[in-house]
Amino acid sequence: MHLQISLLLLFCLNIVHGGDGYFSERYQKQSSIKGPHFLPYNVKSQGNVILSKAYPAATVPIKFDKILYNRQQHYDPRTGIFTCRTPGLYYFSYHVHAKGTNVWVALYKNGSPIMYTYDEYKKGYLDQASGSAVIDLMENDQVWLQLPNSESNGLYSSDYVHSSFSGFLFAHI
Ligand SMILES: [Ca+2]
Repeated sequence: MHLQISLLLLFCLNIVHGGDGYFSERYQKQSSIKGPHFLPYNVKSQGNVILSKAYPAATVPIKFDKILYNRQQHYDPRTGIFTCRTPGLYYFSYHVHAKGTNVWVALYKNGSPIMYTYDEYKKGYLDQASGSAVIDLMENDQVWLQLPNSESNGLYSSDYVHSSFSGFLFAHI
């Protein structure tokens, strides 16, 4: 079977505020938990974008270039960089596929890697790697995904298997 793979950047910035809105009502009805909620209760998605090409360049931000949703445009598909406009606590996660060689990928904040993920590729297989982090961001802080070096750059892409990168704001600080 010819398996086509593609990279998807699913970039969602979800903003918590207020107590109104469909998600709030739905969540509160379904939840039996009293007291503080971990999940945001009024969500506004920020953006989703897809990376159209396999094997992005190493040592620079990965440019997930196909936008699914990016209403507030805090993520820039021309650079691959998310720039914080609303200070707060953010949750970022990424899920990528590997083919041909190992993958070493990292979440970067302001130029420094803060979370590393490695997958050792097994020949003949399609591998996956993922990671996530909770971080506090101030205005103009920048976050992106990057391959730290060119030796483990098997990040693969085509049409029907998507790799994703997502983030959302879950609390103001
Ligand atoms: Ca593996």
